[in-house]
Amino acid sequence: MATEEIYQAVLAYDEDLVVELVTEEINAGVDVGTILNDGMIAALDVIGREFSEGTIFVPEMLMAAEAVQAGLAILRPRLVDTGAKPVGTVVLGTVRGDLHDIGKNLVGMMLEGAGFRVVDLGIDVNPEDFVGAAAEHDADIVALSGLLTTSMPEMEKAVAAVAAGGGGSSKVRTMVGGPPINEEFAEKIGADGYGVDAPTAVERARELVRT
Ligand code: B1M
Repeated sequence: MATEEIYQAVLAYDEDLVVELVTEEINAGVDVGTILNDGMIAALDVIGREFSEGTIFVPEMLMAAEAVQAGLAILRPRLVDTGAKPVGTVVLGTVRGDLHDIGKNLVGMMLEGAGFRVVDLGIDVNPEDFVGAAAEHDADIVALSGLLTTSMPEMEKAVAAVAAGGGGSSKVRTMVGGPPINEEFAEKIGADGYGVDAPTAVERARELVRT
């Protein structure tokens, strides 16, 4: 089964094979969520465990991430295709000090697929840059991603900066997510929403623009 082969190809850091297999699966009509979750993300979870156990190191983790990014680029048109008029604008980024972007990119693609205009500021984003971009793009939501435990205080600073109304955009809401984040932390730092995964992030974003 090719999804299992995609999983193995990520574990083998074989970017070309991932691209080939993802293309094959798409052409065969396999569900995008299956390719993503059972193929690529499941493999990254193994990579994370191997890194924690010390059996692989940063270069291997990076190669696996690059293979997944290449596969995601093929899935992108399927995730973002929408003829709908924008339902809101989201400024998105990974917080200062954090270079992880696969989950953020996925959240961005799914938000676009749900009809949001997404302004992606990338990785390692300063609180003031979130504030500036929210004002510049008249954003409804500032969405913050973070994967490291050390990202949590940075997230708190960014949420506080946006809530302080810097840039004059007092209607801007904040949404947070990433593995170290949970509902309780989101509430504690005063974020307006939390998403455990990309589909939940889309649900929360829809709720935030409705309220
Ligand atoms: Co890093 N890394 N990494 N890493 N890395 C983790 C996160 C880690 C858990 C691995 C481990 O130890 N087991 C660990 C963090 C430990 C901790 O702090 N608790 C870790 C570490 C320690 C590090 C370094 C410090 C390693 C070092 O240098 N010694 C270093 C830090 C660099 C930095 O950021 N300053 C580092 C570097 C890297 C690479 C650059 C090599 C690479 C990232 C490449 C890239 O992103 N372009 C990398 C990778 C690939 C990982 C793992 C293996 C995979 C992350 C990933 O992409 N997952 C990761 C272990 C793991 O997660 N299993 C690990 C798939 C992605 C789809 O999931 O991002 O969780 P995720 O996103 C999900 C949800 O969280 C949610 O939706 C997404 C989709 O459903 N979500 C949101 C995310 N953002 C959201 C925002 C929302 C809502 C939902 O609303 C706004």
